[in-house]
Amino acid sequence: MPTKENKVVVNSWNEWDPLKHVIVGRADNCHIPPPEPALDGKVPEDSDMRGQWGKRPQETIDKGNELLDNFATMLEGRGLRVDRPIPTDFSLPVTTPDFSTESQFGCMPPRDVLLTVGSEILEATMSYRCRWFEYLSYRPLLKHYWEEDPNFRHESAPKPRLTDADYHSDYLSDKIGEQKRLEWTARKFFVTTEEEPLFDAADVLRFGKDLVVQHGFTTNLKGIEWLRRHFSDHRVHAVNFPGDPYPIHIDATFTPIKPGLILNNPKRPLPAEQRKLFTQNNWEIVDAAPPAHNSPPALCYSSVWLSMNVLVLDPKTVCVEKSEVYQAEQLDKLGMEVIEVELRDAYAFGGGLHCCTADVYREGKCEDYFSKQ
Ligand code: DAV
Repeated sequence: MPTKENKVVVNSWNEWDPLKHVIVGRADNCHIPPPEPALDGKVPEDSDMRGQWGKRPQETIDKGNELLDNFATMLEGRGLRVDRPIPTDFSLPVTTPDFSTESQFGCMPPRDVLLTVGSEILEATMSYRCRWFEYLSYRPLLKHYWEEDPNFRHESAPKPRLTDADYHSDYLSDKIGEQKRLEWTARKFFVTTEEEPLFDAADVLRFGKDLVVQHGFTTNLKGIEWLRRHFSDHRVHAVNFPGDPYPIHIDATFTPIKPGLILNNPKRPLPAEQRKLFTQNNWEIVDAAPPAHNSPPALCYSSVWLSMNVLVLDPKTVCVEKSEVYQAEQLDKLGMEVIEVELRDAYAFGGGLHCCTADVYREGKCEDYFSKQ
């Protein structure tokens, strides 16, 4: 019997071991934030969100919450412990000595903010001003884990200044065009500069001893170096995906399913040099199936590739969004049991099934999957 002294609440080393305890986000009071440099760099040039900000329509919030609640109930029905964030007031401005922005965002995607590595949960620096205080919605949960689990390490990365020096002004235009964006991202010229360490937790994939981190709009090289120094028992690898004109977060681009198998977005292939780590250790990188939709839902930041944003429950079981029939079919053929989860009407609040969750406990230990480096 676990006693208070030895109770383990927080433990998760990878993206696929059996999931037992998870945080599922909420759509409450979600806002479209006002323009700011990093956000302007990311909102697609043809997006319906350009030029508008403020609280999202309540009926869309209610619908999003209904789907998130159903997802949480389904997971509980499978025996998982599910916790939910406590939303703060996202209509409030974020003001620091260095910057001010008139509203915040929300707490639907805990994956962006919280990085669980073993017995640690690390709050990311974040790179948008509107997301500077987002960790507060998770603090009541983390406080509770800290009291329950004597080995839980609650960490917070240095809060960034987020002055204008953090952003390349070239990205401020909404008329850059896809061609130029692709040229820029191919030569790793992203919206964020190297002024100070920046990372979002959703740029990190956990493979036991190895952490794979996307260098892009939301994570810079100093952010990756900070992670390397912080997780000194791990090997930290920087990757980038030149086919993505808006590279934020790795989880609609590169999706590990189980040991030895990764889906890669065919429009954003991992460069040959960076594939070696995986292929020389006998991991297969498979092109993901195409998305079922031609465009994202209304007022959504993310691309149609949220089709790949799946949540693995264990190495044989995966949650896939209900309308993503091609992705479901592919995973079924790859031998996975597929659980359909309706979530598309919640995408606009911050992403798909992987985004809207954060691991607290998966069974298993830290293993070395890439002994040949
Ligand atoms: O393809 O728009 C979305 C990632 C959300 N966490 C994309 C990336």
